[in-house]
Amino acid sequence: KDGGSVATSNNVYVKDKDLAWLPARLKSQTDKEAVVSIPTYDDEAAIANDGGKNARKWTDKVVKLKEYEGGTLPMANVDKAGVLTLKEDMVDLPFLHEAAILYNLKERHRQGFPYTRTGDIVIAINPYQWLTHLYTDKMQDQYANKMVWKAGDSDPRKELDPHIYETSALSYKGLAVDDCNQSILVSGESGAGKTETVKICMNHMASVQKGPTGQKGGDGLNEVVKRVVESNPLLEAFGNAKTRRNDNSSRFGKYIMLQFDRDANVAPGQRVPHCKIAGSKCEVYLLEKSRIMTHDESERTYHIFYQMIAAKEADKVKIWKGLKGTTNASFKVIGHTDTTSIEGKSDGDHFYETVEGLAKVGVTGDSLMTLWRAIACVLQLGNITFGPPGGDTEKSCVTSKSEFNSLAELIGINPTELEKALVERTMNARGEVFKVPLKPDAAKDSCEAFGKEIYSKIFLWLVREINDATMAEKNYKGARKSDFCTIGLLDIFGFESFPVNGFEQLAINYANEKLQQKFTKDIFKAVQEEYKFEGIALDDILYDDNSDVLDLIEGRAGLLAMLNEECVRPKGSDKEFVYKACNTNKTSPCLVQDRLLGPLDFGIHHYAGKVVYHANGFLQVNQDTIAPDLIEIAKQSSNDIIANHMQNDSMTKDDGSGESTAVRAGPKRGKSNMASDTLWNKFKNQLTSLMKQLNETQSRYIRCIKPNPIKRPNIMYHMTTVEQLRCAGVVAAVTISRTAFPNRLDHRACVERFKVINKTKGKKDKSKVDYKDEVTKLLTAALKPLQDETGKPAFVVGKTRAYFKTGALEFLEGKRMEAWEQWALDLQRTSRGWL
Ligand code: AOV
Ligand code: MG
Repeated sequence: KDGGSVATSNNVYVKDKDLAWLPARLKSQTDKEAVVSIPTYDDEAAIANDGGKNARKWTDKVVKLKEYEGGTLPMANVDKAGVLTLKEDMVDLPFLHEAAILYNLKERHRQGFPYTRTGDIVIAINPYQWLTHLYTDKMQDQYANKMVWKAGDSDPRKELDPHIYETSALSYKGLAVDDCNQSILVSGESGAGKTETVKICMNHMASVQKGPTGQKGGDGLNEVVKRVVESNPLLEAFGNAKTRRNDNSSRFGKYIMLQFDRDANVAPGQRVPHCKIAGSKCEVYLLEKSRIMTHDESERTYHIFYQMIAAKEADKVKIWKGLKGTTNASFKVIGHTDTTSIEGKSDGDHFYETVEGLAKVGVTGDSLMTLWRAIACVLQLGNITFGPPGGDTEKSCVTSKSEFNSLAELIGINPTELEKALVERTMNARGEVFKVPLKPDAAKDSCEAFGKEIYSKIFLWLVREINDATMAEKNYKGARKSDFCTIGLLDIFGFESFPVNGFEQLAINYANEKLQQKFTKDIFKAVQEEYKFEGIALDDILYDDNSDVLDLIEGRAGLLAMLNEECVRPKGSDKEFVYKACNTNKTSPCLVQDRLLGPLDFGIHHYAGKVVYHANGFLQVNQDTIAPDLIEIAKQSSNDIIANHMQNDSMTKDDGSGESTAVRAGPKRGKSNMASDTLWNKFKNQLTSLMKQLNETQSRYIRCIKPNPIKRPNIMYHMTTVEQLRCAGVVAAVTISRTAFPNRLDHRACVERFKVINKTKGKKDKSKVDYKDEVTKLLTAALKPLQDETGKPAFVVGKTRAYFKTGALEFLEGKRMEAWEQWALDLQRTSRGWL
């Protein structure tokens, strides 16, 4: 109408190649381009939507509108003075898009609020400093008490700042009041704070052991609850390590199910439920094996190795059967390290805490010594060297005799037999059994593989011990698993994409695709429910579904199937696997088609981005097996863990109830089903079982974000944060909820904001205003120009909110600005007249 120029509020965001989004002021705009003024800041850390206060200068810039979805610049949520309006729940942001999310999170983070909501999802920005006031007993109680409300009460979230206690409290409520099993799914990249978040939630739920009057029960935390809480640091000692990205990085995934007892005397829906922690059960996924024997210079292997070496000499001598003076440098797998403390506590102090933690789950005395010696064997295995006997390079023998003798002594196996098992392979061909010697390099490899296998089985052994001590059905005589209701906490590796990606990344990203699929479904369901509540009819919503990617990975002729097949083929190779996998799936839209990829490379378009995998070693890792010679020799060990638990993949001590969902020891390798217990199959089965369990619960989501890679408080890097928001599906979640109506405002806010453009305004008694009615009148008049051909309005008014079609809210903002300008002009005129 007016030649393409659109009137609009002038606070917008423009894309920036270094800073993702920059706040800008719109000066003029046509169909094709816009002129904006952008601030220049001194450093990245200073960038905030401060209206340009800290900017050095403002410069004009022309931006092409075709680069923007919908051809308009995303608008900033600012007040009259141009100051950012922050929202605790991002759903309440009138303009909701990536830039608005980024700046809302950033400003809250800077002001000391690490937690923000997007509907039911809690976004947790790692504060990298302990904000102790957020985790006091009082805070715990506040969330626990308020979140238990009855149908008809108003949503208490309106009165409380977003917090992960809200998630734990709501889960508890869902369990205790609504009688529905719960799960909390925590995700985020390495160092984002998943593990800490899970611990904070768990401690919160452990604190909800209250009497009817709302006071803490006199009994305090009982023994079982203490064990449950203590199991975290224990698992961390054995499964966490220092990496470049996180000093206390979990190198395994875990799902902890907290078990609660139901109190038969309390009617469902009663306000104060008697639902107490009765135990817990954990399952672990994919402990990183490669780290056991080698690690990068700036990283470390598992904490427990350092802890053991940092123990008092008298304790160490007992473990090493009299061997004195062991230090980090004595063991190749440890080597030199600059780090001797984690999270401000020395390895030595950690050791004695681990001992205490082990005692709580019943690992003491002989059992404890067996555990330490098994770990010492792993260290010792890393020290064994091999050479060619008498110059015969086709064969090998141990060349580190004294190290080897210590090993034989520790592991309790006849040295001659042990050496044979390490330097020879038993082969079976055409019914004939014979021995083949290994070259020194191969012998060294087999020795390391033996060490890795022992350590990963020690880890599973520990998980079984912990479960045996914490599982409710073990602690309550005659009880069965089904007598308890559960809240599951998932702390699993986030999406990974490195310069070089291997088998582990593929497995991790596969798990993330599975979880993403569930996340999208859940969000979609929530949107449908919201619209239903508001009484708004909803047209079909289109959303990105990732079943194509899952098909490519786990489908019948997918990558996994191909890999398993290649593992059974007598002359199978990594290269052949890549060729076949890509060829069979060449029509998949998710397979990266790039001629520049090498013969060992293949790429997948994941929901979170493209990842290229390098398949070198895939077959071997997938087979996940050590030579039968080593399995046999292990049985001769005097160490119980090594002799009796090397083929036990179970997560619970078998109680014969058949209730365990854990993967049991694989079937014995027959000729025909060799691929049945590949690492892929084990992982896939675990994942399938996990998803099944999760689908039987009501799930809540916490998305952890790492604000900067330098682990410092108060700083948020834009690019990496935006990247994570995308990977976590936060932006996608928003998109789903906004496809039909991208913007929304609650009735009252809408009336207050736009009454200035409604000329017929009169003074009204605020307490009597029917805001729904007001809003309907106001919008019907103001948005008339935006009706479509059929006369359908560009908004709908729901029970509590008004929903706007694309462009409608922007249009209103423009009108509002015009009205203000007019008002200012009028004011000028009248004041001039008055003068
Ligand atoms: P992650 O579990 O997500 O990484 P962590 O939970 O280990 O990350 O957190 C990494 C570090 O961030 C912790 O060691 C703390 O120093 C700090 N941190 C996390 N959450 C908080 C918090 N709420 N308050 C203060 N500091 C915190 V990995 O396991 O690497 O993916 O594999
Ligand atoms: Mg972790």
